[in-house]
Amino acid sequence: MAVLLTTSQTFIGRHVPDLKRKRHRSGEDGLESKNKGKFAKMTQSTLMDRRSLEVRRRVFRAENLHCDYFNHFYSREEAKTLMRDCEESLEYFTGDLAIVKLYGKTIPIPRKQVAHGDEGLTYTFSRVTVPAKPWLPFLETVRKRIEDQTSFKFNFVLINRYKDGKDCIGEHRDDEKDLDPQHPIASLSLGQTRDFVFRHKDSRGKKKTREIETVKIALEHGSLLMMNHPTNQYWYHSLPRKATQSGVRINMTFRKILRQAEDKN
Ligand SMILES: O=C(O)CCC(=O)C(=O)O
Repeated sequence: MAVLLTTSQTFIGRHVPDLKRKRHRSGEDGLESKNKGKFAKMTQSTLMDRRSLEVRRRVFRAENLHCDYFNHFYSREEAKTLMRDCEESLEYFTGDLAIVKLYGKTIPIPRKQVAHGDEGLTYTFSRVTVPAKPWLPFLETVRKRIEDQTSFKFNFVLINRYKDGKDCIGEHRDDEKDLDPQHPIASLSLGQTRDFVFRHKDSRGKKKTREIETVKIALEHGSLLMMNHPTNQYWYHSLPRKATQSGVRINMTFRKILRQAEDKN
């Protein structure tokens, strides 16, 4: 296991500085923003007193891996409300939309899954095409918050529900032709903390050509992980089984789906 953590910054207030505009040469972000002037004089203890409002960014870097992690993107209470909204309102796919096709076999997915998004969008992965159900108001609110704070736009969300640690998702890349490859994927986690593991494509299985350490991130309740380009081209990711964990976890990945066939060429 290895995590390359190049910076850890604390931001005050609900506003997470714009990820696109605030990035600068050193690769560190944020305190160059206007928040710097406003809060530079605060002492560390003042910052800690405001714990409920703090948003911390951790930057994960490895070869062609570029992720930003915000552990309190939503406060505990907000995330709890959001989790309740999910449990009360989401209707997960069943039947042919709750499978993957692998090596000619049809396998039920070890979790529940549903997608919402702009009208007419579909997303094909693991040889299954899932249609976007219409946005629900609470999902639009989440989308707006992520868009406002990252300055990226998203038109689709794939939601996975893991009933406990026995549910999981296997190693894969989100590199399908339906996705805009330059666009980040924003991954919001609710409920049980679970480990998310990145493995470089050259470092997998029998065809391994290089030894590259995996990158593991514990995704906490209310956190947001931004998977930025070109991470998904080079790194597979998974949420391994962890039988000892008993809590429900819900994950939303906000994506940008290409609408026109010609956009995908
Ligand atoms: O549940 C997660 O954190 C990961 C979900 C995932 O890998 C995906 O939606 O592609």
